[in-house]
Amino acid sequence: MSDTQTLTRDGIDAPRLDIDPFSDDFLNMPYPYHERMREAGPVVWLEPYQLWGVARHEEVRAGLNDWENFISSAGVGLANFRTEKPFRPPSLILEADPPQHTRSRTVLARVLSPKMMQKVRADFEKQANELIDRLVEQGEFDAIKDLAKAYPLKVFPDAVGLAAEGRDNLLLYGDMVFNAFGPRNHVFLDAVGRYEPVREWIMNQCQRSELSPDGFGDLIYQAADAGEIKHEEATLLVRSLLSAGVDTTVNGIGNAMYCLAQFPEQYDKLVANPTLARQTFEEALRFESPVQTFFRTVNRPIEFAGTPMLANDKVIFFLAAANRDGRQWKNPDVFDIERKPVGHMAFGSGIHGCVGQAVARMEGELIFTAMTKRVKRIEMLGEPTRRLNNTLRALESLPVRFVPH
Ligand code: HEM
Ligand code: OVM
Repeated sequence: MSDTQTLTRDGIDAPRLDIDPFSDDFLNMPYPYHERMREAGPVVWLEPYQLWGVARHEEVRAGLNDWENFISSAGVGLANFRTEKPFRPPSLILEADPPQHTRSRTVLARVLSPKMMQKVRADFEKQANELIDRLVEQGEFDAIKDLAKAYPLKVFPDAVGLAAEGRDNLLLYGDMVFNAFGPRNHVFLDAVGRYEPVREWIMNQCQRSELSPDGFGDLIYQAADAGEIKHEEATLLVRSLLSAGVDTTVNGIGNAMYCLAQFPEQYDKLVANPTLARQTFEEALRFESPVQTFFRTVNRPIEFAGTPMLANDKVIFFLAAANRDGRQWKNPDVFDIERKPVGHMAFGSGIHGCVGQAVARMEGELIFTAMTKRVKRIEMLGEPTRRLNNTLRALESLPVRFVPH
């Protein structure tokens, strides 16, 4: 099949592409495929899964902002919850529409508000400085295991109020949840093998009795005490924090480390001006978006970007492709920490736009600020390796050396 055939399954005129966004090749190197999809048109028909693909910035933003036509309650992965069994009870925020979404969102937005960030910031800062000190001492280490995983796995569960034991389960769970948005391919099946004990552990951690007083988790239960949500809903909203709060920032920080290690002149600029730490993290989110895709389900017959769509059609939005769309960005394939990447899609957009983004940005800002104070140069000691995931852009290892000032 060529990229020029244009009749989709209902005789609709749209570019048809034989691209599998969940093949190993795509997951390893998505950017050339993103380019093909963007160039083919504002909406493409992806033959292998019989669904719509949207890869340009303008249409990704527009689609994500149209929550009435592109709903989330039928799942934000490949599966349509109206016809297929969800792999776990659906999230009350991610996989919900108004009015349920609004109730959940109000609670989580308060728990993860700027005011709460002020309360936990000093601890996040202290942990960042201590970790960087240890790594400078160590010299050579794995920037994924010893930094990108170690930092979020300490500060975030502390803030949620989890016990110290078993926190590695959060990574296994995140891996599973983000794989489950994709098809039941070998990447997913590899993760499923490890899943059952992790699921049990996670659901147990979501109980109020397991959460320390006044952490993010307990605050969700306080909203239930106040009658805003039911206590069973609080349990599932704590699960949302544990699902979305760790693997995302791990890969955000890991991918940013990879950018800085690959482009030392950019790290030099950061060292010369440490106030760029937050913007550097933001640019890394644009350039190597940790969450590559989210889906929606069409709610009623519509026309989108000139393409007629039917109720129950699935649409995959390529956040990472929008973030390198030359229609939106100058030199999109250049990692430039002096760029202000406002309007990037790495946190999504609209009513479902990441409710935890203040936490993510704070972690990024603090870890890279701490680094600039102690580390003159980041040297790569070997080729990084990838961990394939149906949704996340993730490294498995990144061997580096810190050269101190
Ligand atoms: C939503 C990405 C960190 C919790 C989202 C969405 C994206 C995203 C793209 C939109 C989903 C959609 O439109 O369907 C990221 C990235 C992160 C990050 C790239 C790190 C760099 C976090 C953290 C938390 C969190 C730290 C928790 C503290 C959530 C939740 C939602 C969400 C609960 C659902 C919001 C809703 O549906 O209204 N995130 N996230 N995320 N994120 Fe994040
Ligand atoms: C949730 C959830 C799970 C995965 C991702 C996410 C990026 C949210 O359970 O609410 O947002």
